[in-house]
Parts: sequence; C-alpha cells; structure tokens
Amino acid sequence: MRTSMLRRLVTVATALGLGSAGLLGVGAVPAQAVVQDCPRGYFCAWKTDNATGTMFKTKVNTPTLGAWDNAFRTVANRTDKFLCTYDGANYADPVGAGVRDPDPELRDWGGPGSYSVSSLKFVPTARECDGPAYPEWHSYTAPKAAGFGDLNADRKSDIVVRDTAGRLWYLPGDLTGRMIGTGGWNAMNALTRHGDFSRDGREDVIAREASTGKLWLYPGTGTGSLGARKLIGSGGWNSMDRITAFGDLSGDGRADLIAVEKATGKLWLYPGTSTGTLGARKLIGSGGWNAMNTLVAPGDTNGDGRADLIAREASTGKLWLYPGRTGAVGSRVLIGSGGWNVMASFLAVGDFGGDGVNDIATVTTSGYVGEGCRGVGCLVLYGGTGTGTLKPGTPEMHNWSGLNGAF
Ligand SMILES: [Ca+2]
Ligand SMILES: [Ca+2]
Ligand SMILES: [Ca+2]
Ligand SMILES: [Ca+2]
Repeated sequence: MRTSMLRRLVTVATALGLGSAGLLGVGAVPAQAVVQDCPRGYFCAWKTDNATGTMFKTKVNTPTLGAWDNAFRTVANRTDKFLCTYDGANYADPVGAGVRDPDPELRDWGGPGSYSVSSLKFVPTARECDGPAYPEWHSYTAPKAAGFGDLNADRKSDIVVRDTAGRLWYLPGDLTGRMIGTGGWNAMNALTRHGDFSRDGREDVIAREASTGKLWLYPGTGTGSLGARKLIGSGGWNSMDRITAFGDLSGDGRADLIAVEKATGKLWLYPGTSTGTLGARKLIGSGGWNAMNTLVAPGDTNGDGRADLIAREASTGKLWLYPGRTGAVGSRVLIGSGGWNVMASFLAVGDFGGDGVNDIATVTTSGYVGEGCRGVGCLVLYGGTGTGTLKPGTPEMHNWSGLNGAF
C-alpha cells in the first residue's frame, strides 16, 4: 500500500502538537472533512493535494478519463475492490499499475502515486491489476497415471490455488487457469487433495470449515471442477493440524487422510472407506509431531510402491522422509539438511516433470534467495530421484505471491 503523504504529514503535525491550525493555517477547512465527501462504494479523486475543489467519483471501470486525464492529485478508494490506476488509456502499461486497497472506511487516502493516471479499473485481488488472478503452472505429461495431483486424469499434474478473494482456480499445467470456485473458500482453513475418496476414480478435494470444525469432501468431476460437497467430518476437526490427504497408507488401496492432534502432537491415520467416508482413526505417531510445521504427501518417492510422507521440522528447517509401511510410517531419513523454512508452502502433485518419478514444488517466503528468483512468490521445482531424495531445486520466475494457498 502506498503511504498517503498528506495524511502522514497531518499525523506528524499532530504528534508534534501543531494541530491542523498550525499546519494548514488558521481558518483552513480540515482536509479530512472534504475527503469524507467521497461516498462509500466509490473511488474519488481531486485535482488538488488536499482534496479540495471539484471531486471526481466513479464505481465502474473507466478506460479514459476525459477532463480528468493526468489530473489526479489526491485519491480515495471507498469501494470493496482493489483499485488499479494506469498511466495509459484503456488500462495500458499494466506493469507500472498503481494499486490501492479496498478502503470503505476511508482510512488511507492520499496521492495517486503517479500524476499521469489515464484509466482505472476495479478488481477482486491486487494481482489482477497487472495480470491474471492465478499464477503460471506448467507440467509435462507423465508416463503413467499417478492417481493423485491430477483432477482431470490427463497425466499432467495440476494445481488448485485459492486467491485472496476466496475464489478457487484450476491450473491444468499449460500456464492457463480456470475459476472452479466463485467465492466463499476463505471460510476454509485447511485444503488438501490426494487421489480419490468418493470411490468414483476421480480425485477429490477435502476442506475444513473454520467456523464449525467440519470436514467437507468436494468430489472432483474429472474435469478439474468440483461437485456438490458432502460432510465427512461432523465437527472437532479444529483440534487437528496439518490435515493432509495422503494416498493409501492403510494398505487397502483406498486413499486415506492423516492429521496431527494439536494438544498431544500425535499423528493419526483416518482411513478412507468403501462409502467415501473416513473410518475409525488409528494412531501412527505417538507424539512429537507438533515439531513438524509441514506435512507433505508426495506419493511413492523411494520406489517401493508405497506412499511416503515428507515432514519439515520447524526448529531446524530440515526435511525428513518417513517411508510408508502398511498402516504406519517407517524410520525417518534426512533428505534436506536445512534451510527449508524459507518455503511458504509445499505442493505434491505427482510427476510434473514427466520422468516417471514423483516430484515436489515449493512456494517461497521473503527469505528465499535462489539463482534467477529471490524473495516471496518464487515457485521452486524439486525433481524426485526415485530413491526418496530430491534433486537440487530449480527456481522459476513465476509470480506465486498474493495468493491464499495452493494445493
Ligand atoms: Ca491434469
Ligand atoms: Ca472422487
Ligand atoms: Ca487406505
Ligand atoms: Ca515409498
């Protein structure tokens, strides 16, 4: 968010005990009162630095500004959308677009950043001022179906991202995206997918509803879209952390779920059943799992045909592989000696490299420094070796920042 220069000046003046009379001159109308003329639900602009004189207002996208072209000196965005300002008409010059957050309460008005604003539009997420709501994802066709990470079963790994407006986007792996959830997904505080739970052969999504602690199954339709949800956990799931659709751990061929109990640090297996529900849980880790701040379900990574578990240790930034056994995980093996805490999230969507071995990808935090990409929002690809370890990461320049999760 750009700092509002004028407001900051007034704030400093107030802090120094000057008051508006001292700063603005005796008899000056306090600027705040004029800015308040901007009605809620509108974007407003003025030709002066203190929001006096004629006010421009609109609540619709405006490709040309006529008499107001290059004239904005003070702006306020009292809509519930992000406002993008462009130096070119018709939303041209998107790379340099100005962005103002939704501000219905009028907390942050001020200079427009550029004095040559020639068009403006309103968008649900800041990303959309200079590009699509979703990031670029590319995957290669795998030689065999992974059974997970592939909602449309074309053997190309796909990803679902949630944007900050609570919409879901399906990324099929050809750099494009398609909206599969029109809103409301920010009500969920856990999202996971790994294979088929509903027993129709199509991959599904599982989500936890924050306000109720309920667990919902959103059945995949086989095209990347999701069908009508079904309750598979009637409550209590807020006591669990790291809810992770896993693949088959119990050994019956059906996809299972694992989760860590917050209060005890125990790791539990929730077996998938023949009816698409979850069966009675089974303890698979007696404690200590709160030390792990990420669980990743990459499928089989060491070539024994059983799905494995990767966990990140919070205190050390180490990455551990727990090889899958029947109904249990085996002794862990160190596969990442440190530094993994600079990753914001992990994506386990099968063999996106197309060499027959399952891979993982990460999205970085501000602490990441890689060759070709640094800071928040780099996508880093880690090819699997087939023996449970990972090849060195390949940073991609794709813009994966400004989202609210990917899975
Ligand atoms: Ca696919
Ligand atoms: Ca299914
Ligand atoms: Ca199972
Ligand atoms: Ca394995």
